[in-house]
Amino acid sequence: MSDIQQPTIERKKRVLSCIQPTGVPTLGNYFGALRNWVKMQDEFDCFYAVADLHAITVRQDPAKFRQQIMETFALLMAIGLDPEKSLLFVQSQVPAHAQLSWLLSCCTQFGELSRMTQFKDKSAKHADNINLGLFSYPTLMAADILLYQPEYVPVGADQKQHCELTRNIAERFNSIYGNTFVVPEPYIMKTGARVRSLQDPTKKMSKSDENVNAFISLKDDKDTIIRKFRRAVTDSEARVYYGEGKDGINNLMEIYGAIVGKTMQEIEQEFEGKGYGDFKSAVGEAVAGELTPIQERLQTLLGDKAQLEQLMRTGAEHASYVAGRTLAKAQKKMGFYQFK
Ligand code: ATP
Ligand code: LTN
Repeated sequence: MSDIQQPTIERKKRVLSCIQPTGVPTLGNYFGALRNWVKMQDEFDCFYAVADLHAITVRQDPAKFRQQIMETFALLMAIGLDPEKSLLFVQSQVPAHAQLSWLLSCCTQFGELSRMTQFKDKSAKHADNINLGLFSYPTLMAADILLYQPEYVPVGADQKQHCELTRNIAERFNSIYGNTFVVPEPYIMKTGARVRSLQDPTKKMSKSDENVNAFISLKDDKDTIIRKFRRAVTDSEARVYYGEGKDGINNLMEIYGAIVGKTMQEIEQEFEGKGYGDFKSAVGEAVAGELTPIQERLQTLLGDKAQLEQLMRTGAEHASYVAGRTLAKAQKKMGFYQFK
């Protein structure tokens, strides 16, 4: 061994996040999660997945579902993720997720899962199919995360509770079986953390809303975007300012600010003396300007299925290697018999 001091190479901090292929992602998914994933890809060691196993907690049409998995995977690249920099994969193609989920479900309490607001919301919405997977969804999400030992999980504000539960599960496992998992933190950006429905600004914008005017899908064309913003629910005051009781306008101002990079105050100045009509058109134009290049890239990517499949395969292989090591470590700590 030479006694020359080696430079310390700092390991990049790791990040993991997922999106469900339950439909075309919305502007909420984009500002709350996807756009931040792109911003993080140079500074962090990033793992991003299409969470198809999560999507079947709500009934999916098999043919449409298969298409949506491919489209969501392509969309990750269309928004600017580079498979050379970030590891992109499909959850069900890495069997360790389902395997670790079982181990973790035996470290999760019934009471903890019963308190999850997403479970309560989704079971009210799908009262005819309150299945076991919908209930245990957070243990699968904990497995998705813990398998990759990330420090951060970039998500929208609605996922904070699930991330807290993941931390509790990891800490519990570590204290019972010895240090195994990195305890991750949610990474919630201020801008765009909770984009609201255009039709009911007290609710979050959701891709599964039955009213298509409530959300902007990343595939909406310019005319549709302009029309949906024109119809957005606001108030009767007709003066653009950020304030209490102005949920609709606040939401539009936040969306606009997230694109043009202006503060709420700067937006108020820009639209001083102008009405809601002008403001809504400006928001629509800005959003269309942001989405058009993404849509063009998506079309190009979807034109080469063989290449997409190849990228999916490579992503699954790399992710399986990393996940497999963590799974084996957890199994060993729990006392499962392993061959030498
Ligand atoms: P669904 O409507 O099918 O329940 P979803 O629209 O909530 O789905 P997911 O695939 O579950 O979307 O979420 C992907 C990411 O987008 C998550 O990090 C989530 O926090 C974020 N997200 C979803 N909706 C919003 C929103 N309205 N504002 C900000 N972030 C959001
Ligand atoms: N539960 C998330 C999607 C999701 C996820 C994850 C997010 C599944 N697994 C792991 C971050 C990390 C949702 O409903 N938005």
